[in-house]
Amino acid sequence: MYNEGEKFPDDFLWGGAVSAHQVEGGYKSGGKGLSIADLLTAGNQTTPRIITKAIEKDHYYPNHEAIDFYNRYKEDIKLFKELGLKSFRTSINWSRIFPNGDDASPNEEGLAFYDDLFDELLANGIEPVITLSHFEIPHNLYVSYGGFKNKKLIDFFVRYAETVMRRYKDKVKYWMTFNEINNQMDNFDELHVWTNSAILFEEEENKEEITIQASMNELIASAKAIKIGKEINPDFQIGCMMAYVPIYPYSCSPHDMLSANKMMERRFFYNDIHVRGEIPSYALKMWEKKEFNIEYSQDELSDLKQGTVDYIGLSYYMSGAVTTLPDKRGHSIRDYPKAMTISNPHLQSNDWGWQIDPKGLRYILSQVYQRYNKPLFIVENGMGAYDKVEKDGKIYDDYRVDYLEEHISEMYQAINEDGVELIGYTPWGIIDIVSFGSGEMEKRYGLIYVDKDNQGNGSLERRKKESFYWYQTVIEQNGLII
Ligand code: P53
Repeated sequence: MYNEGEKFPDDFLWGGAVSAHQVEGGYKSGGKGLSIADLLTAGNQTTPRIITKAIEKDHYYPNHEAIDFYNRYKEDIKLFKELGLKSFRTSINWSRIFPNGDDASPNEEGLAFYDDLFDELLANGIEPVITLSHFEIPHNLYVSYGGFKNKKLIDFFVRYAETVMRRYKDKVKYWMTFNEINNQMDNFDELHVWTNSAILFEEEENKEEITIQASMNELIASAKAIKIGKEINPDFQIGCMMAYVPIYPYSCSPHDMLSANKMMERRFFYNDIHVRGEIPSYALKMWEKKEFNIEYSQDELSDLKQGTVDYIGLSYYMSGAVTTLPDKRGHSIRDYPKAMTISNPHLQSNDWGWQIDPKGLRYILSQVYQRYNKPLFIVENGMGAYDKVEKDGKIYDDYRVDYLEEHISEMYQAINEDGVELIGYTPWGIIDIVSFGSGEMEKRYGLIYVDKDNQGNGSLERRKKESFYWYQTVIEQNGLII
């Protein structure tokens, strides 16, 4: 820990983060179309969420109402102000603006909603930080075009991005294009490819090849949007958004080291293109060896070069490990012969098996900063946990305070020991929201409690947790002083 006088940068963006589909609800309100998140059922720790082709009566879809932020944002922003937030990250729900994705003109009611939301934030001294695509692709773009594997989606995204960047050019300065764009590359599992790219694989498709094509289309769409955004307002700060789960070699075997490197390439691939505007050589080599036919034109390559990011937004929750040692058991992966992901015996997991690793945050901040030399913005970090409301009505979430405190402390080290340029920190799920992975309400991240359970029962009443008061002090002091 550190001493009085050693603080964070004066303009550090202490904040909180959510996404539209995880808080808003109002899934049919104000002319909104269906988004891919509206087709996701509720799951839990052991039951995965299901993607249904249409909305079915006997399923519960937790995002349809979520925490009703659509109707309650004014009251919630009052709490954010009391908490002292200087920034608030959310997304624009694409399906409010272009209900079918391919509409000839945008939906005015959807645009007006975000005008009001941003005005309310600004009036309370809170800087909006806005993601353009956070798992809210209009469902029709899946039904009619097959999602981002189709190049037509590039134009639909760019039109949407241009529409909102023009509309909010004097209200929003910080933008990000695609949330956790790299998550789909880990396992090509249905949930991640669906939420990132609106694709359900056909039998005969090579999952890896299709995911790479969709990813390339998104990277091109991102670059084009950045280029247009900078023309609309040169003061815009437009970033990418990466999920960073650093992978450690389990042992000091050179094979473990190389396999960890190979797994990190999956993550860096996206960031390399976002920052350098070029396809990295390891990717070109891999496509060649696997005989993947990834389509992109010369014009698109020049778009990539011209639409690089101003900063790197990232989420950080956990680290992972990989080994080639024959006596270890784990899940085998495809990047390096006989490499297997394995749990790290030095770390504890939360109830969902996420391996908590505050030091890993310092490690990855420094790795990413040294690789790219761009400002970093931690736009997600937090502790999913079951909370208990005590008889006195209070929620004593000291485990969450411990988690956040340890991560903030590592951020501090990254800035002051390693020379990392960090512009802000927006803990995830600042108010309880619908979990993305499991669709649960009871996997809670918030510093503000919302009275609602996994089945959708509850008054939706908001309540400050103990962590609320703790974070209020952190922001007031511009850091941890103990
Ligand atoms: P939930 C994996 C690894 C790191 C972050 O997740 C991830 C994922 C997705 O499985 O997702 C982000 O709600 C995502 C948020 C999400 C948050 O992490 O499953 O950007 O939408 O809510 C936490 O606990």
